[in-house]
Amino acid sequence: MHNYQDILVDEPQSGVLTIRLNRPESYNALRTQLLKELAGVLDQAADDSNIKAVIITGSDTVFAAGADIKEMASLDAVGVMNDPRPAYWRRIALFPKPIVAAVNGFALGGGCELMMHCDIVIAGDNALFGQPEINLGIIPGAGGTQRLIRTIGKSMAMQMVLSGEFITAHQALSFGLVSEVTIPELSLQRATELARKIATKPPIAVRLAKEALLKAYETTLDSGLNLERKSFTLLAATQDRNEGISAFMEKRQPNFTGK
Ligand code: CO8
Repeated sequence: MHNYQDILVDEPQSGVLTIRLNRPESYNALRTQLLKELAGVLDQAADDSNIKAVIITGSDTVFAAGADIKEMASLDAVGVMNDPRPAYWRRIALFPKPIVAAVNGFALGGGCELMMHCDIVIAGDNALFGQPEINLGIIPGAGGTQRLIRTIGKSMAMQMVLSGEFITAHQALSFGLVSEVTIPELSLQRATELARKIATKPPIAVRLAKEALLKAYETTLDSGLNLERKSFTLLAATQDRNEGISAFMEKRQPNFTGK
């Protein structure tokens, strides 16, 4: 177990690594140190073949209230230009294995953006999502303007970013920002159940599926379909594809090895 200042990292269980944001005194505000630790843990998890999926969560009452405003206050334009945080965000965005988020309470600003870097989101019914940067004279800076509009559409994305108003977990569910809503006490349990299920699936297929799905955000239908076809073809060369099909025919559980 490593010692981190701003996050808690559980020992991996059943192929799943759970990362908890842990700055309760400032509503898990995402200061540079926290993002550095998160990006570092994800880099290690990417290289660890025993880790098949990751969970990111906060506490029962807050996921993350955004960038650390007190830290941001000291940055002038040159400081923002030399800010290491965009590179940490980039590493989080490029993490190739599935990330499931369990979100309770506030997911605001950078917290909402971190949630949108995750692949599946389970929200407690006390969750509140918002991009309130406009109230600080800024705009979302970790992909909020781009990922929000691609997920929930123009009108609601504009409403959230321009007015700074929050939306509830049930609204987020109806807009497709999250995939399920539970009572807060069960969001992590449900996220764990899903992550463990994904961890039993063939890892190369999981990785290529995530890559193909994310590609849909940023490419034409034709080149997305092309990537899907190439990945589909590549999977025909894997042992896990033969194992999956054999197991189906032989009416037994598959034993995937990641080869
Ligand atoms: N940063 C630093 N400290 C925070 C933050 C934050 N984002 N949010 C809350 N805190 C601190 C408060 O200062 C307070 O600490 P203290 O007691 O020492 O004063 C403590 O957490 C509790 O907060 P409140 O007393 O305000 O609690 P309330 O329950 O009254 O309100 C809210 C909770 C609604 C969450 C309120 O704290 C709030 O509005 N927070 C700010 C939300 C916000 O504006 N987030 C957006 C930040 S900007 C951003 O995320 C841009 C991302 C850009 C990334 C760019 C990368 C390069």
